[in-house]
Amino acid sequence: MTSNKLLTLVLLRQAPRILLGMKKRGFGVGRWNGFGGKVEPGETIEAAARRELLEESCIVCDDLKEVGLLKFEFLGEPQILEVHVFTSNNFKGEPKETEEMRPQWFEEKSLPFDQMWPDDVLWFPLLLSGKRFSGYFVFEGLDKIIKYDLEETKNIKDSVIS
Ligand code: 6OG
Repeated sequence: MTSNKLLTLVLLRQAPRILLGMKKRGFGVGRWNGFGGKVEPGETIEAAARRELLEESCIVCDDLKEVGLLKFEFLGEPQILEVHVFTSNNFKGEPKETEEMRPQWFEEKSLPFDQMWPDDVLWFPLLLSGKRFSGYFVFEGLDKIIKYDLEETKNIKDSVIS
């Protein structure tokens, strides 16, 4: 039996820059990523995305747009991670370092993909060009993708990727 674990991921954009954070602890430690985490029981996915962004970067954003749905299977692990990806270019505050993340603005043209999750180099081009997308990735360990599907979607909820 597999079950899905709901997670959020927020990428803030201020063209031509994008905000990433260096994950200082926990899952994905040592990698640059957007801001996010687990959806709590009774919380909407968007509310969780806002809360995690605030907790991890001290930025308030009421204008999130859901652009992607990514599912990750790790061989041998029963849970599928279901990551809901949001973007915004409308937010308040300056990013601050927290216990979880060290934020830094990057030029969109020179993202540190060698220090990011290996799936990111595949779907970031879609996000950066304003597309919506769905993906399913199978990992062996934490560094190797052995199989994936990725598609542009009109409506994330209509995704054919299960
Ligand atoms: P916590 O467990 O720290 O939240 N996440 C991923 N992000 C990318 N770009 N690629 C992946 O490939 C990911 N798997 C998980 C979702 C974990 C955070 O990491 C994201 C959450 O924002 C496997 O609460």
